[in-house]
Amino acid sequence: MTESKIPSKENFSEWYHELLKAGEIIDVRYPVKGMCVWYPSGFALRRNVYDLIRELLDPDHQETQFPLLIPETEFMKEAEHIKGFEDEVYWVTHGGTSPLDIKLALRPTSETAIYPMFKLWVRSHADLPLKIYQIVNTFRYETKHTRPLIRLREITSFKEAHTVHATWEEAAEQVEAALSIYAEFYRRLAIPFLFAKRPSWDKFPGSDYSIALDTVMPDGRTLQIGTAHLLGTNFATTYGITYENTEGEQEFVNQTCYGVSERCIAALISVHGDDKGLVLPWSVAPVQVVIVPILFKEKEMTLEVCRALKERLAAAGMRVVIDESDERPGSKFYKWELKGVPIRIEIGPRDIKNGVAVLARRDGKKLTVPLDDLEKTIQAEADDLQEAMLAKAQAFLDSKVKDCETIEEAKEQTLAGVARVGWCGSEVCGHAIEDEVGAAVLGEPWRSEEKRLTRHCIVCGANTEGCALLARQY
Ligand code: 5CA
Ligand code: ZN
Repeated sequence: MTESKIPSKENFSEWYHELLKAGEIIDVRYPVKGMCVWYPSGFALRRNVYDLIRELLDPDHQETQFPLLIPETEFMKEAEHIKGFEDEVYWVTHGGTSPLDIKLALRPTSETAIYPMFKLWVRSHADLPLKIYQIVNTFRYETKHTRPLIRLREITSFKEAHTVHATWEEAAEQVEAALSIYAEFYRRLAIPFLFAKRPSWDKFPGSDYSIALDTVMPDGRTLQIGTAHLLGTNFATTYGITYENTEGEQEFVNQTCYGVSERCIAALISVHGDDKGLVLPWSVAPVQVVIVPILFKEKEMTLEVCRALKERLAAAGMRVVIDESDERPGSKFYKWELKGVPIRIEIGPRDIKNGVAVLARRDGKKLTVPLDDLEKTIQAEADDLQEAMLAKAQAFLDSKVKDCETIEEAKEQTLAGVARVGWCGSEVCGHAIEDEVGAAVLGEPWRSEEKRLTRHCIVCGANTEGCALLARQY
């Protein structure tokens, strides 16, 4: 049996890179920094994950697609937005050998591509709300260390939603609806996270406020895996997006946008994987069940039973393969574990005589089950496995968040995970916390009912109910 070359998950960075390669998710050898290639099997996983996003958005949003290139004249309209992105934009300056009259930006995100069109699309209150999304590639000339799936210069799988409403309150409600959709999305991926309202100095450029979802990676650093932004009328005033209200007056619309990228797949791999390889949730695994025939005698009979079983499981809607290769069972087990397949069925001649099979879950649980009603048994184990994965991941996240009373404590805690400290909410104290602790303020917990122990700002000592989550971030 081949021995695992995968480094221990304790060495998270090495482990992560090896898993992307051995698990055939991403090939990082493409000769442009920050741009990677999806292996076909990685892309199959990506497709299932993005099908899930579509399933959650489609009931209340329409999918669309806008151009990649944005004229400089549109891009340069919104002052704050430009300031936030100008160092990250790639520019197209030539068509062939001729310089362009108007430079074209490769979208780093699509507000400035979409909103000039919204100005044309929105006429009256009857056109509202308008809710669209697209799944496209975007380009950001990131200057921080790039990492596959995590910090890319070509984000290949940028899902961005953009909505338009009559009032600020309706837009704020849409932000909450978006957060609920993302919560459900990550629940189905069994990935726990924290909601935080980003501090004013870290909100999306051009927004009133930003709410982020952060998960905790194995090394204790956090990864922002989604954001929802309340844009208010900021872009509407710049792009002149108005609607005629019921009194016949023109009013500026209120907007939101929210996005996730392939970071969701980075989180999926990092949160669930182990020293044997990928561990994929049943909900998105490209192969949900692998059947491994145990072939030493009565080979044909065993194979026939396995093939018939495969048909049965496929008919029940499962993504199932049968490994008929000549490798020894041990090698096959190793191979499919590396790929993260949630459930393995082993069947040999003796099992067939007894009317049973061995069911092995990717989390190590193994049981002998009757062949009758195997569809039901597998589905029940799959549901249980999905729940067990979420519970385990949630317990890990919970263990990584701690209340801290002093800067010293917070310093130590942010080396291991997330610190929660009292914060009066002022920018001055926020910056002082970041400087003294050496970690980022993720923001105030959002939608969190948990009560804190301390009731005063860790910097100025003022009495406060407010608090901040601190972490070292990816
Ligand atoms: N227009 C808004 C909402 S779509 C926007 O661009 N928001 S964002 O800047 O926060 O990006 C949305 C999400 O994309 C982030 O929460 C983060 O999870 C992901 N993301 C941002 N930059 C990168 C990058 N360089 N590589 C991979 N993912 C990224
Ligand atoms: Zn303070």
